[in-house]
Amino acid sequence: MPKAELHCHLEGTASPPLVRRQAARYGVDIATLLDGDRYRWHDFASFLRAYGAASALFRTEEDYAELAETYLASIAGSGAIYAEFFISPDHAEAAGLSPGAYAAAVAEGIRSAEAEHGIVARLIVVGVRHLGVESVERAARFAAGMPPLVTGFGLAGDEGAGDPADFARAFAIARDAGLGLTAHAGEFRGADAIRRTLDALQPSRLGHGVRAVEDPDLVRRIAAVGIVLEVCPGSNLALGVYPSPDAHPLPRLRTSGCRVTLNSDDPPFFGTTLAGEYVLARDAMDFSDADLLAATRTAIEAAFVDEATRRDLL
Ligand code: ES4
Ligand code: ZN
Repeated sequence: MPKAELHCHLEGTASPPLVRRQAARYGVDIATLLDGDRYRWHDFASFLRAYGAASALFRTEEDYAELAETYLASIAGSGAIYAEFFISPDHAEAAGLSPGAYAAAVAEGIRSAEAEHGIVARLIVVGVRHLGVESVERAARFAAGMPPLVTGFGLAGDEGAGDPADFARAFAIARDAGLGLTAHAGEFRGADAIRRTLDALQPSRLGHGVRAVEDPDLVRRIAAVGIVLEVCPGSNLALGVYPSPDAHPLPRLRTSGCRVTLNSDDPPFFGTTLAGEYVLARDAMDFSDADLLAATRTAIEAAFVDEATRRDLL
């Protein structure tokens, strides 16, 4: 089954064994970060702290190139043909690397993975909304400078921080530069937050977006306009957005005509993999093999790539 994903945070792909190796390399005590081979966290705020602590163990261009290549090699091995990563200049700076060096190093990892494993990948620079409007605008200006393989701009972080309209200027900077646009919305907040995100920021895709299901008018709007949902079921289950696969709205969104894709978000943090998301959709969310293939196709159609690359992938 060919697979593709549009929603994965680069530092969120770091496996516990890789994080242990990095901690040993830099002499950092990670007793509070890992419990055996699992990350320790218990809610979204503690997840973000664990994510920040893991990110801080990737410090050099070599570290980031290897992180990207390692992840891409692993998903290519389970059938992935295309992936987009979120990269965060704020996380790189916190680890002591300039955003330009960080993006260039990740792009180098992507090139190696494509040469070795045939997988194609692109980068989406994200602003972290709980770091504030100025920081998100700085991320947008960085993205607008078109670092190598950066084709999109997005909004991540705590969905409760600020109003979507606060980030309109950042999105205008990115849009004017020709970047694709996506925003996390409708994960921890409901339909109203999604509507405000669509109105204020005009992204073509939503990160998660699943809580649109709470408002039938909004589901109709998303289906009619063709907004693509970057659905991350394993993440939603791990973070307790939904208590069980049975309660997850993905089947309802799909059969209501929304364009849906399957994504791993922060896979080892949430005990998932891209292949695992496809298995979960098939075994617990009514996806036939044709539906899984359609999700891959939707991801390629909605990918932030040039048309020649898209045609090659389709
Ligand atoms: C996130 Cl800033 C960040 N990092 C990783 N995963 C996320 N989900 C939402 N914001
Ligand atoms: Zn995410």
